Amino acid sequence: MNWSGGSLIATIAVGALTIGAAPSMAASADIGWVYTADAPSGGRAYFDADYAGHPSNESLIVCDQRADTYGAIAYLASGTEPNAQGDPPVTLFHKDPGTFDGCHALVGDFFPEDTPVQLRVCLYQYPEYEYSCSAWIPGRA
Ligand SMILES: [Ca+2]
Ligand SMILES: [Ca+2]
Repeated sequence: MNWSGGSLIATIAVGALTIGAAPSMAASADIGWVYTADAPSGGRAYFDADYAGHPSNESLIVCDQRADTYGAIAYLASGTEPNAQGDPPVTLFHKDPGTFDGCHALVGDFFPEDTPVQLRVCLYQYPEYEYSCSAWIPGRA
């Protein structure tokens, strides 16, 4: 059944190529929802590139989805040069503490229009330990 596995790999490669070629148009692009890597996800985040009524503003939304000892933290990074840990440089972050009380939004004019940004969401527990981080997902402010 080796031929079957080879076919599957070829299909995935074509899909990845299509995704990589898509975001060539310069325009604002929301990110999300992005979910923490635990299952079911204890946290999620969304980046709204053009806040309703104030398109120069952005909104970073983070939601703790489970009443436990973990909160959710969302990171927004801009720039392309990774730091020593291999992560993009974080510009701002926003937390939702470990209670299931809906989502928390941080709104402001954080970036010029069309700035490339990346969003990641993690669970955290006091003081600052992080768990189940998502991948960095790209968009444009
Ligand atoms: Ca802005
Ligand atoms: Ca929680």
